[in-house]
Amino acid sequence: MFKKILIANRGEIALRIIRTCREMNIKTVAVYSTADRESLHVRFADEAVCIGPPASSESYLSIPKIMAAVEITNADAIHPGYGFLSENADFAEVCKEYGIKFIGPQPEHIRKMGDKVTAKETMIKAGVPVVPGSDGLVKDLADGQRIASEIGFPVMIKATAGGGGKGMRIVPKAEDFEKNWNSARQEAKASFGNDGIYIEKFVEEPRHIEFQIVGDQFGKVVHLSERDCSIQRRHQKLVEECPSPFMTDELREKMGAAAVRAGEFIKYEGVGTVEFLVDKYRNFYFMEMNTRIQVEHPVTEEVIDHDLIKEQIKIAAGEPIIGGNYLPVGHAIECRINAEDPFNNFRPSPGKIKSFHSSKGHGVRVDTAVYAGYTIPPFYDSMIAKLICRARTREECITKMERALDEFIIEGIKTTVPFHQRLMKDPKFREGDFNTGFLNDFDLEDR
Ligand code: MV4
Repeated sequence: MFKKILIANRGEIALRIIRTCREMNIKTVAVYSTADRESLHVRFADEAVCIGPPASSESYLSIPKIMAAVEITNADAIHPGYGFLSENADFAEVCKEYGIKFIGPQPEHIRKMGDKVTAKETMIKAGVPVVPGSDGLVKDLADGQRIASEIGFPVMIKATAGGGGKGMRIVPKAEDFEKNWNSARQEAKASFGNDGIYIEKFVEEPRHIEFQIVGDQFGKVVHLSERDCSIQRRHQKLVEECPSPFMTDELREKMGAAAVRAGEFIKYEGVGTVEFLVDKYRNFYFMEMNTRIQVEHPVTEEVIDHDLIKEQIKIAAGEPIIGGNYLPVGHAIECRINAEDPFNNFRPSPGKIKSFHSSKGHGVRVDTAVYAGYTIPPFYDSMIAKLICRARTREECITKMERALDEFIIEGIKTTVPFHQRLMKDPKFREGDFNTGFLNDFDLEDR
């Protein structure tokens, strides 16, 4: 087992990883930028190293700075958390060269899944369903127009380097193709330095349902059930839950088997997420694979009663997986509390937190690194807390979430708490009748 883990991250996930390390009797090293001197991850780690100025590019994203911190503290492993360097194949490679264990998959897994066309081709070979579309990259405009007509409109133009909706366009009909082709390519070039494009049939009103998988170093892969992440705004998830209200035993069986096949085919090592689009007929299609621990992992932890960070560390240390797939017991929902003003287009609202009283009680979990008197710096993500509720049924879980939201006090900044309070009362949400388009026509003021 590792003796000392350096956490190449900040905020709630850094704290989350420190907690598990303490339970496993592993020493921890925090790294921090000058904007994060007062952060809890710095106080709770055994050691802390300042790695530079606030800009991520000169601190949390700087491979040389992180490797220097590893060297002076003698850490034997790095946990990258989510975001920052967590899906950087070059970083995983550098760790390998230094003989430091990167707690995550192999560099080739990250590289393969990071390129969407390669990921899709790999999934086809693994026998995982994908959205019908172009056979790999599209050569040029004429090729694209021909392929789109063959597939049939509406189609979706996607960037192979994409993710988070960048370089992605819906094309309703043939006459709209050229302008969308040009703007998607431009955006992809500007965002990723890669204008490789592929085309898919547009799946109408899809749900986003993802499967948590775990693979060990011996080729064994199991799934830990799904999370429904359909409640999103501009490709930012706001609420996640397990089970999905749309799930059936039969669909879980089929999607779970496909997710496991995906992992087995690439000999995936570590925790990962296979994302699917699911249409109203319950057809499902591979969308992307995330090769990191995700923000919403607590939803799964609550319904399967396992610590996923502990699983990550054990697998990285070479321990085998015991047992089979896990099915959810009860229901869990996570609301992301962001320092944003939901009444003002979710505009970021950094600043000093004057008072902070976190929700508590049976079945309530709050993952956060903020506290009363803390100043949220403007340089990073606006998520300041995750409120996770667990109960026996979805109905009880929503009711508990309403109670927990009502007792959450955060003063001094604007937060997304009022948004969640309104969502929990929404009849369509309560019925489980929603898809990824739900928030497009959701009005906060309308109640
Ligand atoms: C799609 C789609 C419909 N049809 N692909 C959005 C992010 C990117 N990873 C893939 N996305 C989508 N791909 C086809 N062929 C609809 C979306 C999509 C979406 C997917 C999941 C969650 C929220 C979404 C919001 C808008 C569009």
